[in-house]
Amino acid sequence: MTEIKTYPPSADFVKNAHVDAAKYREMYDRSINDPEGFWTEEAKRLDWIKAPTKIKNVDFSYPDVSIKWFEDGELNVSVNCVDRHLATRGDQTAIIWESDDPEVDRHITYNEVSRQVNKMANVMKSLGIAKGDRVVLYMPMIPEAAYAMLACTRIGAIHSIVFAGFSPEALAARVSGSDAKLIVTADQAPRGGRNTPLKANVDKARAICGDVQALVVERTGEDVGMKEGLDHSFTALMAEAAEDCPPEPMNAEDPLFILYTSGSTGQPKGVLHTTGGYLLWAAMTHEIVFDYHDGDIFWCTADVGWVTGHSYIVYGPLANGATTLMFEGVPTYPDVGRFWAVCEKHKVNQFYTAPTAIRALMAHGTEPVNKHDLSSLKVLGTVGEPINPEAWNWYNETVGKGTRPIVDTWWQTETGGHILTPIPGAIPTKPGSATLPFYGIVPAILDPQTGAEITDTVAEGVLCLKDSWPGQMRTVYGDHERFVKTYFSDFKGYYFSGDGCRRDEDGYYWITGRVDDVINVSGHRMGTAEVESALVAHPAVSEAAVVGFPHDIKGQGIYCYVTLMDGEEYTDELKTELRNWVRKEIGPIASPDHIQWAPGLPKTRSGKIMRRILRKIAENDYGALGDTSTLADPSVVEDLIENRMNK
Ligand code: 6R9
Repeated sequence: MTEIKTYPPSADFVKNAHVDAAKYREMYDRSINDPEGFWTEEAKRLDWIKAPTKIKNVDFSYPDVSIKWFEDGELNVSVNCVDRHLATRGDQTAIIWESDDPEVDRHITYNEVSRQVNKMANVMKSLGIAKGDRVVLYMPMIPEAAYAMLACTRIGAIHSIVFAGFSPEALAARVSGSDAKLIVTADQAPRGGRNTPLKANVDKARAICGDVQALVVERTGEDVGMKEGLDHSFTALMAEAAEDCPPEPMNAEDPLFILYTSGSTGQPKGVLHTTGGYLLWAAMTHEIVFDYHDGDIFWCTADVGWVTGHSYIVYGPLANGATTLMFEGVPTYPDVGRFWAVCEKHKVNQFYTAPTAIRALMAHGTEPVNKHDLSSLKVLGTVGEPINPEAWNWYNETVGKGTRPIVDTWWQTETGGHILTPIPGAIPTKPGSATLPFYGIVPAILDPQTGAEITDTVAEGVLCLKDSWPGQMRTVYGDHERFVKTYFSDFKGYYFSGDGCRRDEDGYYWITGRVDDVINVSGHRMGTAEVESALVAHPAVSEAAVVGFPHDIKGQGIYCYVTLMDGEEYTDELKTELRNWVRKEIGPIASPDHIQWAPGLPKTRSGKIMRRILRKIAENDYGALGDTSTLADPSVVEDLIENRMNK
């Protein structure tokens, strides 16, 4: 085994850091031994209308799971992210917007954000939106996306952001799933030099889910056919809107947002986060994990359509009065040096991206990086999937010049913010490990078969969390039973993450990937069942089984085994058609990498598809197929191996 190197932070870094090794130990221990005291103190990071006196009220016991934090506290998120900064930093840049076009950017002050958010909140009110109503955002990466989020919070509406890369079908399902009263969108979304027709997609979605009014931001100015009474021009309504909208006082446990995410079933779940705990967790982790200091320029390259964008483009940074960079484009447009050009141009101090982006850029060598002055960088971060040591080393050496701490942050839509992560001035890193728990987090590794917790330091099993933290999701929107069943029924008394994990001799955690039927494609989480249901919805398909396989750039790719209806012909044209079909049903991110015709699928005698075998075939790993004797027809496996496509 090659020895794993450990990278401690430099003495210089530690000197200026918020948290050093001793402080981490002290704070972590206090967070575990005295959670009430610890969180009473930390809650002061936020401005409360009514400070909470009841701190934690949590029951993880099946089936009566209930999670409440700061339950008698009252606050407003937009006040915390905007109003409270105006006296001291009204003229400071809140958002740097870098458009898809490298020639166009804007600096937007906190004063300006305040004006826009108040007006947009009034626009929403004029469209009949009130506290508790759901608003779907289907937006490009433009400042109006952040204004829309904050405008919702100002009036107590619950936003549900749908990634702009999702298809009309996926949008329709999310609009009806949350019974939304308004869709905020734009005419088009420019990305990588191409325009996605968002408004046209909204029209198609409404043909499926029924009419819901739309507020349409004019991003490109394209004529998109506004329907009288149903579509509203953002520019026109903002011109008339009053500049002051009083903030709605919200209970800490009032819903803040819904965000749909994939699980192991066909239907994505509406993860629900609430107001007080989520905001505190986002703000606190943003400051500590990125060692954010006043005046720093922070850039998270995610899209606001994912949880990472929620917590680390908008809520965490703005709650801390930070300057947050919002990027409309893609890493490879107009060329593969775009990330580094943006870092140089805006003197970015903390840079947070996904391993898949690092691997894609790594393939183009060091020259596009070295062309740019990256001396402003202080901390580098990754999120979304395990980072392989090669990519970690390249990130460290080429981007960080070997001197910037890398924070490999493990967390989930469900957790609201970072859970396992290095704190850069405190925790020496090891390439590929998310290292140690953040304050208040008690990880446990359980034996997947027996469910017993493995208490030895060195352990491997499934990753669970033993107790709650303020940023934890509270329920699945409209389906609490599903929440309890998904996260609390397999391992009683624990929150089950769905990830496999190993703990080494130093107590460091190494995520080994999902143990359920969720795959991670370019950091995007996807249920194999979602792709399967899209495939079987095609009239020619009788059965489909989808698995992940290792992919150099994307981390995992999508491998589909497809059985056709009797009488259908197995042709290349049909493969192309099925690929396009899945793109249309879900979106381009779900585009199958391989479709293999499978006139027969390996099934047990009770009819269960043996995915373990399909995964091995997809991985080209025939030596390790394991026991196939329980199959109803073992010869199916040989046929599949013979026909395995290797394009
Ligand atoms: C924030 C986010 C969550 C799943 C999670 C895990 C994987 C995320 C990771 C990581 C290894 C990391 N994941 N961060 N795996 N190391 N640093 O990505 O949320 O989209 O809900 O995905 O992503 O498998 O369970 P989400």
